Amino acid sequence: MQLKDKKVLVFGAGKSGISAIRLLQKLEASVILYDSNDTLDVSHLQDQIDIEKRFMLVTGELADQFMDMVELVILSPGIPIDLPEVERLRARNIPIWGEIELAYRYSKGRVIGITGTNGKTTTTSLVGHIMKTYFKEVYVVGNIGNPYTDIAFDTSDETVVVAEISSFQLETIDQFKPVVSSILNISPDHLNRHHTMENYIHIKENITKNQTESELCVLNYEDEILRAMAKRLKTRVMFFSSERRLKEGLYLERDNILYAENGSVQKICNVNEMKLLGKHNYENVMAAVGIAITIGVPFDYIKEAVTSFHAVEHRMEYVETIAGVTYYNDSKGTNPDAAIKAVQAMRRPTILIGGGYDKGLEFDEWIESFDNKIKYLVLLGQTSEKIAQTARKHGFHNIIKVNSLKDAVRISAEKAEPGDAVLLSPACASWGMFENYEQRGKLFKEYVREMLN
Ligand code: UMA
Repeated sequence: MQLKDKKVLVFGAGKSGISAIRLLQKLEASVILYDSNDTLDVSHLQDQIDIEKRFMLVTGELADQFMDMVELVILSPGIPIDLPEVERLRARNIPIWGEIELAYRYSKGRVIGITGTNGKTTTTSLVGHIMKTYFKEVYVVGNIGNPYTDIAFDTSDETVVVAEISSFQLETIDQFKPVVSSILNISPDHLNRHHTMENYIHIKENITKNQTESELCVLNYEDEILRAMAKRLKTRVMFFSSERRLKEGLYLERDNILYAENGSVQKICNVNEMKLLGKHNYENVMAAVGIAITIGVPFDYIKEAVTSFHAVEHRMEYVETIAGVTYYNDSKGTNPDAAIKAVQAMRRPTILIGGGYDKGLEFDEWIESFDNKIKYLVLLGQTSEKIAQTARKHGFHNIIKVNSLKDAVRISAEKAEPGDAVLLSPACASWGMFENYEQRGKLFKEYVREMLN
């Protein structure tokens, strides 16, 4: 579609909307930016886009007079597709694209699309890291926080785009076709937006909708939903498994990540050579390796990149080893489920720092997951007493309460012996003591690194 002089309504004035406008303005389209928030702060708009030329801003209600002018809608991911305004636009037969679709149509090169309920960001970052060791022009975009439209104009036939794609973004693709896609896993999430599990699965499957026999989708064999999905896909499938040997694809066997193809088996690496921890991360690595092999990255480059990759910040992130004690930052472990994954990932005796804001959650399952691995539980924040009581109820008594994160790091270092780990994985939100989990994680790393001096 030629967008020069077309009237395009960009719905949502967040990151995606602003980046979409920058691309649309390069294409010389006329833009109406619409945001339902009538108290939207527009003071920085002029620094980000050209508000003088072919531009109009509408906030609050979207009147019919604007809808009647529009020839294309670009929807931001946070806008539900069944919102009344969107329904009214659809009723006028106006094409509705997501920001991803817009970027895809005006990009060159090859695109890798990664989705799944958990692990998307880690896998996308790792794939980006592998690609950058081998290809010159690599961009990592999408739900990870860098809108795809931002770089669409910079791409060439040599470009490799690695895109993290959320279910929200998959609702509004049309021609988007990755050369390799991956669905890492599917478990209930965002059901308030997608209503039913069937619909959520269907939307995830959308990542393959334009793929054919010439493309490929990397799937988790241990996810029953995905195993069933594989049978109905039009594209080729590569599986990975953390539980069993596969005839073709990637699998984990005795701590080794192996790749089987046409009867021969290649060792990619031993998981102990990697800085990522936990079965869920080994699955992310296998998906990333499967993608890299398909794109044509040689094995040596893949091995080197996988073993040198550091976890995404605040998600089981390796910080330092000091006096034989390894420190990990899992500040993103803001609920018991996430914190259980972190405990399960630990392979050494561990001093665990937890506690924080009280979201009314229960901590029984978290304490039960300790499984003799946790030597001490160092607690801070509003939930300290509640967690301590739960721990005692389950027979865990090595509890130390502290008043600050700095004290938590100091006491953990005192208690830890060479060969131990110290893990910040609070099972609670950071609010009340910190601005957000990022600040909590950054301070943790700062306090750890102060001990290097
Ligand atoms: N708005 C309306 N009407 C509505 C809802 C929102 O006008 O009914 C407006 C808001 O007033 C606001 C704008 O829409 O001005 C926000 O748009 P947005 O929510 O789409 O946010 P963006 O800043 O564009 O960020 C989006 C993704 N956000 C969501 O999917 C909610 C970011 O993912 C993504 O990084 C970014 O695009 C770049 O591609 C965030 C996320 O939370 C990290 N994703 C979910 C997740 O990971 O679970 C899916």
